[in-house]
Order: sequence, then C-alpha cells, then structure tokens
Amino acid sequence: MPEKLLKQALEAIQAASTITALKEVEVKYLGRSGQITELLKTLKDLSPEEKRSKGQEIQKLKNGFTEAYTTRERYLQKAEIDAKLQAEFFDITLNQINPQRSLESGTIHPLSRLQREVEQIFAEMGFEIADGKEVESEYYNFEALNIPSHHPARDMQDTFFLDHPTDTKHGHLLLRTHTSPGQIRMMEKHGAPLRIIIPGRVFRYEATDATHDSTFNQVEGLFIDQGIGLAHLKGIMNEFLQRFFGDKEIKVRFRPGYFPFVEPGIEMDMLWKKGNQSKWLEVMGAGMVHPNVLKAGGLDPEKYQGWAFGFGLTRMAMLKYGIDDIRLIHSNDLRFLNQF
Ligand code: YSA
Repeated sequence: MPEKLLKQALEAIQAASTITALKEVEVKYLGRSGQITELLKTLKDLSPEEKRSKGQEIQKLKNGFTEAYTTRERYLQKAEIDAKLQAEFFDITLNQINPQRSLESGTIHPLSRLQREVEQIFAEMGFEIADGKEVESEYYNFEALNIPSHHPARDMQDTFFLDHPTDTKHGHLLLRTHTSPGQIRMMEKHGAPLRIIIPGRVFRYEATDATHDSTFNQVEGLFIDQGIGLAHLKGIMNEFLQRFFGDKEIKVRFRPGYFPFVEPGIEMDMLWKKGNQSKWLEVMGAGMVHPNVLKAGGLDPEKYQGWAFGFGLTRMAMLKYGIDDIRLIHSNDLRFLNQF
C-alpha cells in the first residue's frame, strides 16, 4: 500500500509544471487531511510492534515524497526565474543588426539647455556661476534672509521638511524653496564685492496647475559692491532678456513687490500668450538687499549695498517656447521633448 501511494505521489510531483500546482500536490499528500497524513493517523490504533514496523514504512514513504518534492521545487523555481529573465531580455545589439530599426539617441533636456544659455549670457556680463545646495537648513532658507520663524512669509513658500535629526545650530533640514539661501553662503564664503548667479532646482509643497509646479528651476542673481542701485538691475535685466529671447517679441513690466530680504522690493511680469488670450505672468522677484541680510552674510551694510533677483527659469522656458502648461516640462513625455 505505501509503495503504491509513493508511486502515485511521485508521478503527481513530476506532473506538476508550476510551483502552485506543486503546492497543491503537497496539500493532497501532506496537508492536514493529506493521504500520507491520514496514514500516519492510523498508527495510534496499532500495537507497539505493528506501530514500529508500519511507522518505519510510512516514514520512508514520507522521506521519499519530501526528497522528490524538494528536487522538483528547485527545478520549477529555476525555470520560473529563467522564464522571467527571458521575457525581460533586451538585445542591445539589435539596432546594429537590423538598420531599419532607428537608433534613438538622447539629447540634453530643454531646461538644462536653457540653463546653460543663461549661464553663458551672465558670464559674458561678468557674473560668476555658483552652486547652491538643494538640501538646506531653516537658517539659510529663512532666518538669514530676514524671515524669522513667526513670519507669515514662511507660509508663502510651503516647505518640504526632511525627516532627519535636527541640526540644532541651523534648525530643521528642508528642500530649499528658492535659490536665495545661496546669497548668504556666497557672502559668507567670498565677502564683497560679489557678482554671481546661482541657478538650480527648488521645491515647494504646493498644488500644481498650468503655471505652478512643485519642482521648478530658478536663477538667483546677486550684485554687491559700493554705490549700487536698482537702475543697474534694470539695465542688466534688459540686456539679459534681449539676449535670451533674441528676436522674439516680449513685453515686460516692473511693479513693487514684497520680500523680507529686500528693501525696496520689485517684481517683474512678462506678457504670456496662451492661445488667443494673453495675461501677465510673474517671472521674477528682486530688490535692494536688506541690511539684515548683508549682516547675516558677514558684510557691513554701511559700506556695501547691492541688489538681488530670483527668476523662474521654468516660467521663462514657457514664454520662450510658447509652452502652455508648465507640468509638461518635467513630464518626460517624448512627444513633448522631441519638439526641442
Ligand atoms: C526676491 C528678491 C531677491 O532679492 C532675490 C530673490 C527673490 C525671489 C524669491 N526668492 C522667490 O522665490 N520669489 S517667488 O516665490 O516669487 O519666486 C520667484 C519666481 O519663481 C516667480 O516669479 C516665478 O517665476 C517662479 N515660481 C514661483 N513659484 C513657482 C514658480 N515657477 C513654477 N512653479 C511654481 N510653483
């Protein structure tokens, strides 16, 4: 009887072609009411001698089953992994073998290309290009820019805080909400005079729409020296816009704006054409650097003045290329990217 059962079980194990089917065989023979389990249950009613001989027989049967099961299980696991790898296999030489398949090559993202253009233009006007930090501290992102913790301006830039032990000296770590913390770091490091731009990504915890993204690029500018006024800023911006937009017709307006880190503050809007409608789109904040910010950067406000600006490069890209939804820029949609 056990030999017959073992033969049947081994055949069932061999016939199982998937791990799931094999598990079903295990349940059929070794499960709570499995055929081998049932045999084991009969032992309790036998005499001690019978129990010993029958017990050994059933144990042999169980061992034979387990051995065949394990071998088959290993085989099927390997086969399943091989099949998965085969399905994912990608022949990178295929394009060379078959020239009819076009070889797609990557290109520089339009936003990176625009950033390089901006760097080039400002470098030609005597500015140095500096790098800020994407992960900043509350101190550099807010406090040193004259935005103390109780200041309502903190709510204007909803912040992604990092789940990281607090740096007690500089407050919580966060993803910078603007490129302005770079101003303080550059003043601390290089002192004055200073003529720099700091391009980079910034992050805001806010709902997205056609003109707002939660990750976007800004370009910070900082010009510190003696006898500097807002007229310089207007001259530099006009020159920059002319070179950046080339022949494209643009309309710009300046208006007063409020930022705690400047006094006075201004904002710059550009006319944005969307279909046959046009509206003013805010592209830049700027102003004369606040004396408290100069002090935080280690400079003497009696001796030095300067202006700073921060414009949205992603919004400038929309205006330059006539993009009517900012979210397309980070969408990674090839139908969009291939147009550049
Ligand atoms: C102001 C004065 C200075 O002395 C220096 C810099 C600044 C700018 C300030 N740091 C700032 O971030 N101002 S801002 O919140 O108005 O953003 C500046 C520009 O970034 C905007 O004019 C806009 O062009 C762009 N921007 C803001 N939020 C955005 C955005 N672009 C895309 N998506 C968003 N959610």
